[in-house]
Amino acid sequence: MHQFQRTLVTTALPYANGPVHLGHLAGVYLPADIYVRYKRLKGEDVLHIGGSDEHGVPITLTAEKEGIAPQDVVDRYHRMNYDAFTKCGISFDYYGRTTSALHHATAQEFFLEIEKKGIFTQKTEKLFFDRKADRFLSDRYVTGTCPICNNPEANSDQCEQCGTHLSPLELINPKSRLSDATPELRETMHWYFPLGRFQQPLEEYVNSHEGDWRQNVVNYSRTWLRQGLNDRAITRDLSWGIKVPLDTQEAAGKVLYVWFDAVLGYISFTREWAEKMGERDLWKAYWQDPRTRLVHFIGKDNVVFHTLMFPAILMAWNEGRQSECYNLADNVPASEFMNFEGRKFSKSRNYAVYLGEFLEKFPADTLRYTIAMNYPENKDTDFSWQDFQNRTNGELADTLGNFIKRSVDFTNARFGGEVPCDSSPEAWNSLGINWTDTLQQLDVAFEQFHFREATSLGMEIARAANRFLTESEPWKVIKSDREAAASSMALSLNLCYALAVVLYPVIPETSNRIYAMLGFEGSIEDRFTRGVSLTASLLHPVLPKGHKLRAESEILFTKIDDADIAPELRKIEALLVEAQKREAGAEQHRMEFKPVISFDDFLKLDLRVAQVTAAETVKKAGKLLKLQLQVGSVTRQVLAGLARYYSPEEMVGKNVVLVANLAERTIRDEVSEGMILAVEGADGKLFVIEPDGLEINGKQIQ
Ligand code: B3M
Ligand code: ZN
Repeated sequence: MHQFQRTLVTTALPYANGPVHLGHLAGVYLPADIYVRYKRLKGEDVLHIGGSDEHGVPITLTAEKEGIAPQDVVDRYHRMNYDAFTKCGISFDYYGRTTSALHHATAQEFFLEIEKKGIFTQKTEKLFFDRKADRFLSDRYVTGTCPICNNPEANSDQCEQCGTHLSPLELINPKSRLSDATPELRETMHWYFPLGRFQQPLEEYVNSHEGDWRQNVVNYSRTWLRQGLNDRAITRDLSWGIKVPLDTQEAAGKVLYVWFDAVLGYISFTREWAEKMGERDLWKAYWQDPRTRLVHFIGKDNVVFHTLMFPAILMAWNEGRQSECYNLADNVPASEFMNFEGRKFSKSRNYAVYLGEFLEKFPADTLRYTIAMNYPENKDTDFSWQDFQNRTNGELADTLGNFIKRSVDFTNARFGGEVPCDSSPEAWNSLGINWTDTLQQLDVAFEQFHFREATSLGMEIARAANRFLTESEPWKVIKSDREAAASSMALSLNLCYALAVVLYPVIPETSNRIYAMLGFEGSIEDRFTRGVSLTASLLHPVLPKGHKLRAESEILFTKIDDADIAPELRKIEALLVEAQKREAGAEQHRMEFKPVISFDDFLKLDLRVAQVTAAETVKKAGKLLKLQLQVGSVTRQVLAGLARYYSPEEMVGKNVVLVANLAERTIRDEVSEGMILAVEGADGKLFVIEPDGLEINGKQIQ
């Protein structure tokens, strides 16, 4: 294990193509902020770098839809998202933009370095071209019917309905998003990054983090590694993006692929931060000093870009160099997803709560707390308004807020606003929790990204404190035993301080308000010095006898009435009704029968009973099973979109119905010679039709 001297934290760069929602906050930005603030509390050197991803096809599509320039789109959402993050207390040291000049220069520098080393390959390929629009159609500019599930609106890179990763050439009836025209295929040359060249060092890299990385992160990476890493095109025929920095005919009209440039944004933004600090080279310590710990906070859908592709780009840069080598990430705490009222957030269906809008109605800390308690660390979680209301009222207002206010008010009223006596470390024992253990658990939880556990531990302390104050009844005891009441208050006030500290990473604004009520100036962060853990700083009572509180207390949390969340619940109901309507529409669509065919047409179908003799999943097509079928004495290979519903093992031995005379198709370089019949259940699950009896293999169905 390294002894790290500083930490660089990066958060995924959201596309400046729409407002960030609570799902983004839960998976990436809040956990990163909690971690960064915890590190600052320990007086550690930590830097939080984020920013907007301002290139890519989603942005140009939005611009075209709205009839404005891509620059206008990114200007709008960059500002909107940065403001929302600021309002939420996400404390970036720097929040950059990938449209900046320095970022363009950095990405081009990487391209040229790797080009100079001869690592890239170039390939000429046929890609879709829209003749009307006179443009190549990259990525999402092409739609069409999914070859796996027949969804008529599949994107050319992925079908949203069945989740299969596609390539444009696999779409049935491809259409241009620009003109609705059927695109034609034209040859074009592109630069490819040969990921396979780094297969072995990447395997070693991932293996070396087994155990300290989350299991899902290791698993996603290994799935890719096992399939063998392929060349990835890193240029596109687009006008919006970072120009390929070569003065050649081939490079004209080409830009870097958005993922190639976006990950490098972490580096350019650190450079921009250093310039802003007035120390141009300061960024190097964060990227090139091996004593720096690099941590990427991301969502699970971005894992391989951060555990394989970005490291491979850095390896390509580092190759053959003695100095100015980049560090690879020490950890990539990728989150699962937080759903919203039981359903997935979806920008396209407008099923989301946007961060900026939320914060117009409710304070940031109530949101931060609720989300921290639902942090999707290793499974998907859910945000509900009811849970938000319960936690705000029951945990934040009634427990934490109530305890702090009672402690401060009573001290002000009866002890002249001063800590009445010294509290002893033994006093913690009257809380009914093991103080030392709790603090140690807190340190470990924050350090190892278990933010839900850390937040719960903080709330447990608040509960114990509240209980202690209620049970020791200083307002009664003071009449007969002033000293006993004084020592209860000394402990309570020290607990107020401890709570402000341990909850600071989660609810920083509230913590600083508590800190001010306790008579301190500035931010809690300012109090801490390097190398002092929570455990060490809170083991002994901090507030001495005579320490003066601020004269007035304040109410920390306003309770949320049913009426406050009623409009939100109504909104969700409306969205659900809409979703049901859509589903009903789909049902109706299903009940609309196709045009009548003649009996002779039907007789053209050759349906056979076949037996599955072997089955396996298909490389890079997670939804497909490759089946070997025995039809009498003939063997057939069929690709079926069943992997989500059946394991290969389950399929082997089944009797199925095969459409035996369907024209051959090639998907993912594999031939499919026919189709097997299945029916769709209510929830979209597919059931293979299985004729009974083992003796009928090869029989024709009449
Ligand atoms: N903008 C994709 C996303 O927002 C992408 C992340 C870039 S991180 C370098 O999910
Ligand atoms: Zn599909």
